[in-house]
Amino acid sequence: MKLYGALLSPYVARVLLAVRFKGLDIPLVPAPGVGLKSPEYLAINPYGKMPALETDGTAIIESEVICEFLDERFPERKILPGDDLARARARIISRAADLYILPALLGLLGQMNPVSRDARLVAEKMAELKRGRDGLETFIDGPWCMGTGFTLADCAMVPACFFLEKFLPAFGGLDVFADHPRMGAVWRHAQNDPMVADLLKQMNGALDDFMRRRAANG
Ligand SMILES: N[C@@H](CCC(=O)N[C@@H](CS)C(=O)NCC(=O)O)C(=O)O
Repeated sequence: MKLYGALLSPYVARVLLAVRFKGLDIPLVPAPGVGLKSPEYLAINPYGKMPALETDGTAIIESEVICEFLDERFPERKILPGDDLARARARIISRAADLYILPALLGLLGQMNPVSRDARLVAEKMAELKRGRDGLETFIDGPWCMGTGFTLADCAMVPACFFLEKFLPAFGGLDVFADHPRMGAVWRHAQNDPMVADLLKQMNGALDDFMRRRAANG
């Protein structure tokens, strides 16, 4: 098995958390070819997005599908709870992050430069993000998203919180979690977990490198 992608993607980081929680040894490798839309990579993922998991001569795409596949293939340490209602709630949190948090957040990343910023677009994305976070707040129940155990919901939430904390201050939100204390509490709890902390350290390193390269290239 190998996982195509790069650390600085919330979708890739989600799968990496599942991989690490399960104690699996699945290498993270860059997409083949030049860029995600190269013919080589499009043959693996026709949508040209990361991540993709290569296994058994086939490719599995979509981060949540990959996480669920790994949970079925390696059931020893589950990331989906045993109870059907709890499983539904874990999936709601993961899906809400996909539908109502990450698209707005990624939209804001294109507006980092205050000089060229489109104020109307930023206001729209911030409102979208607030709705997404307000909704998620009602499904979260600490210390992890679903209580005492690490689940699929945390795989989605940890990378989302990482990027929220890194990038929202640029748009004027000083205390990023002030209006969303449950999400903030999960984020604090997660950062104290050794497995999560180790991945976050690598993501921080990758982000520093990215910022340095960006500054060097003007
Ligand atoms: N729904 C997909 C989203 C994956 C995604 O959008 N990945 C981004 C990286 S953060 C990407 O590959 N973007 C490249 C592109 O859209 O061209 C998943 O959950 O895997």
